Amino acid sequence: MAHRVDNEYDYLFKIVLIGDSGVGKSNILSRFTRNEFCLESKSTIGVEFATRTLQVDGKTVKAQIWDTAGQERYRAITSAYYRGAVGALLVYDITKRQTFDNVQRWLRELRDHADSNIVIMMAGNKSDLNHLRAVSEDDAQVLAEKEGLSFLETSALEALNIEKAFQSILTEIYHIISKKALAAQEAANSTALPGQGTTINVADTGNFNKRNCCST
Ligand SMILES: Nc1nc2c(ncn2[C@@H]2O[C@H](COP(=O)(O)OP(=O)(O)OP(=O)(O)O)[C@@H](O)[C@H]2O)c(=O)[nH]1
Ligand SMILES: [Mg+2]
Repeated sequence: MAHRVDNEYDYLFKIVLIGDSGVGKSNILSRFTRNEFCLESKSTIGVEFATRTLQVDGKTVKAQIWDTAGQERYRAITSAYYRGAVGALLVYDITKRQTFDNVQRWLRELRDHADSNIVIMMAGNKSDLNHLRAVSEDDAQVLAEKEGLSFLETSALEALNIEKAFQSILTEIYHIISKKALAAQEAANSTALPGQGTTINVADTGNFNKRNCCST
């Protein structure tokens, strides 16, 4: 196809970035959506978002990624930020222990404001600064297993594992959604009387998600 307009996608998934101030959320976002990195970026004020469309299991998925300030006083109203989010990237800085200790706090916030089925990936960012490391990969892995999160170390500076982190969240979301669609189809088939049934096509779930998985 010669032209592909921006709204041609099968699914739209809203993903939120969370974590303490300075861990690299905005640079992870700019690396993933524009392949840009800024060494002297300023703290985010309010909410920003950027999108990128990519292939997940043969489907065209538009990821709409929301970014806000880690600092309490700059943060936008939390419930609106989390509304409709189906995935979260919870970021800490491997050189700052406090940002890792605060992961529990962010998980609590997700539990309070986000959908209980939200897919969460924990990212230990700034892996390029290994000589300044204050959080071991093992400690992070233990926490991830305890909390049932996926985990990767990333570097927005070196573009390491950024792509993989988002691909992995989006794939997990897609698998959950397609399983649900299949279950709905099976339920409909088993309750429908012969000749009166409504067929729910898995392919239709693209529209379902365009309406329900994103608040904008
Ligand atoms: N060495 C290194 N520095 C990074 C990396 N990612 C971000 N930084 C730097 O860390 C600082 C903070 O990055 P931001 O992306 O602004 O952090 P943030 O989490 O968005 O911060 P808030 O908006 O205040 O919540 C900047 O100076 C970035 O250049 C990385 O992977 N490696
Ligand atoms: Mg920021």
